[in-house]
Amino acid sequence: MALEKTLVLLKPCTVQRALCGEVINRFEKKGLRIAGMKMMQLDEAILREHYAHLVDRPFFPTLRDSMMATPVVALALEGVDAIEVVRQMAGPTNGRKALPGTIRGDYSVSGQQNIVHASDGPETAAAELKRFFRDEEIFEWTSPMRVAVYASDEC
Ligand code: IDP
Ligand code: MG
Repeated sequence: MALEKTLVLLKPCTVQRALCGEVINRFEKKGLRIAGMKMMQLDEAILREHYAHLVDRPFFPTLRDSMMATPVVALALEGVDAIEVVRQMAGPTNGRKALPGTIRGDYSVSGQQNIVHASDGPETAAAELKRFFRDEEIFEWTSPMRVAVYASDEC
């Protein structure tokens, strides 16, 4: 158990479908703290870095273009084991395979237009938070809900 921060991007498909509020609401309702949030237009350079593991795949140009179609909303979310919690909430990559109850399962029928990006581990979370947020854009405010969200020995 560790208090972690993780990066979420609400992808252009989510902005275009006016689902940002609904998806952010799920994270808030879960009990995650919003430590950072902003809208930003991504470019080729940041996407080649962010999706470095995919640049040689045939679908990369389509993925890149879809991620530049509109601004994205970047979120830094904090909670106990937040990286895994958020990945579980997102569900598997392909929206057609993701179970109902997950974000992708509820809002996506696509392998690419799958609503959110979520960091997949501690190292990627740290690198991705640095990629999308300056230090001063991450806020350490204290949530008064913390005493109700967690047991005293959890957080
Ligand atoms: P993840 O988003 O679940 O971590 P990754 O494998 O890291 O999945 O892929 C990053 C993004 O690339 C996916 O969210 C999806 O938008 C896109 N993507 C992954 N695999 C495919 C594919 O086979 N076809 C089209 N797009 C894909
Ligand atoms: Mg990934």
